[in-house]
Amino acid sequence: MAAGVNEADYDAWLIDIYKGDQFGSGFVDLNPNSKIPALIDYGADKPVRIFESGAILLYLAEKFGRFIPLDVVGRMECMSWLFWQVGSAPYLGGGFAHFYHYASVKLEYAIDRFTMEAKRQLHVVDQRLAGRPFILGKDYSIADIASFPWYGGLMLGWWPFDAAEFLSVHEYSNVLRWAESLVERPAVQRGRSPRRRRRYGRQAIVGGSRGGYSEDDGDLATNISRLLELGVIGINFEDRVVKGPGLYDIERQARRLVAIRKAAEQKRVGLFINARTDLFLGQSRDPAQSVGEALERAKAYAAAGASGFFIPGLANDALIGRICEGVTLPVNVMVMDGVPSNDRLSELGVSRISYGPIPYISAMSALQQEAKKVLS
Ligand SMILES: N[C@@H](CCC(=O)N[C@@H](CS)C(=O)NCC(=O)O)C(=O)O
Repeated sequence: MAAGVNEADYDAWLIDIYKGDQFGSGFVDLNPNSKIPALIDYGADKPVRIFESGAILLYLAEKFGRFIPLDVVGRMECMSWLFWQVGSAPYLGGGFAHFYHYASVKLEYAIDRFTMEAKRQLHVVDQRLAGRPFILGKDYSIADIASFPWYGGLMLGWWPFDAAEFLSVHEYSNVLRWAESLVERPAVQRGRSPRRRRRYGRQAIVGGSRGGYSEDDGDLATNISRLLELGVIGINFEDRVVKGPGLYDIERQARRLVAIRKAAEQKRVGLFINARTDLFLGQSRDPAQSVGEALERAKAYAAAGASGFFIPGLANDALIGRICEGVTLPVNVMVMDGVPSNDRLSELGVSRISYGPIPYISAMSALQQEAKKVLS
C-alpha cells in the first residue's frame, strides 16, 4: 500500500496463538496446519485461501508485480532466500524458543543444538547483509519481508524472553543495521499495528430471513451448498426458530452451525458465518438479563465454526461493551435509535455495523410524504 497499490488494502484479524485461536475451526479452515499467518483474497474471481508466509508473499508479489525481481536470475535469487527463510527460521527459531524457554524439562543437548543452529543462521544472514542494504542488494524484496519478523524481531528484542541476550545478537551488526532500517518503514509500522483488531473480512453477506433456511439440518446443508455454488462467501445465520416461536436452544443452534460449516468445508469455501442471536431483538425483557446467555451462545457458536457474532436489537453502550469484551468473535451491531455513535462503537470493540431495513424504511416514508404533498 505504501507503494501506491490501493487494491492491496486488507483487513487484519488477530489470532492470539497464546490463547490457542490457531486451533479454532474458523482458522483451521484457512490453514490446516494451525500456524499464522494465513490469507483469504476476496479480490480474485473466487476467494483464494493461502497459508504459509512464503506462499502468501509470492502470491502478493506476483499479483501486484512488486517486491520481486522481474528477471529470471534475480527472481531465483529472491526465491532462494525466501525458501531459505521458510525452511530454517520458523523451525530453528521455534525449536530454540521451545527448548530454551517453553519446555518444562530443560534438555541441554537440545538447547545447545538449537542455539548453535540459530546462531549459524544469524551468521549466514549477517554475511549476506555485509555491504548490502537488503538481502538481494539495493532493492527491498519479499526475502526481506519474510525474514524480518524472525531475525529483525530477534535483533530488536521483541521476543518475550531473553533470546537476544542468550544468542549474543550484538555480534551480528549487519543484521542489526538491516532490522533498524526496516522497522522505520511506514508499511512495516502499519503491519505491526493493524488499524483494528478483529475486523470483519470484506465479503458479501447474504441475509437470512426467518424462513430462509430449513428446520431440517440435511436440507439446511443442501441450501447452503446451493448458495455456495452461486458464489456466496458469507451469510447471516440467526438462532430464531424457523417458522416457530422463540430461539433454538444453544446445542441445537450449534449443531446447525456445524452442519453449515461442514457443507462449506466440503465445497472448500472459507465461508464467513455471521452468527446472529435474536436474544435482544423485539424482546420486552431487560437486555441486561440476556447478556450472560448471549456470551454463552457466542462461545458455543464460535466453537461450532461461526466467524462473527451479530447482536441486533442491543443498543446499550455498557452492554455492547460487555459483549465485545467477553466474545472472541468479531461483533456486529445493528444501528438503530439509541445505539452509540460509530466512533464509540469502534472504541467499545465493535467490528461491524449493519443498518438492516431502517434506511430503506426512512427513505420510503420520506418519499411517501413528498408524494402526498405533490398530489394534495
Ligand atoms: N512456515 C510457517 C511458520 C509459521 C509459524 O511458525 N507460525 C507460528 C508463530 S510465529 C505459529 O503460528 N505458532 C502457533 C503454534 O505453533 O501453535 C510460515 O512461515 O507461515
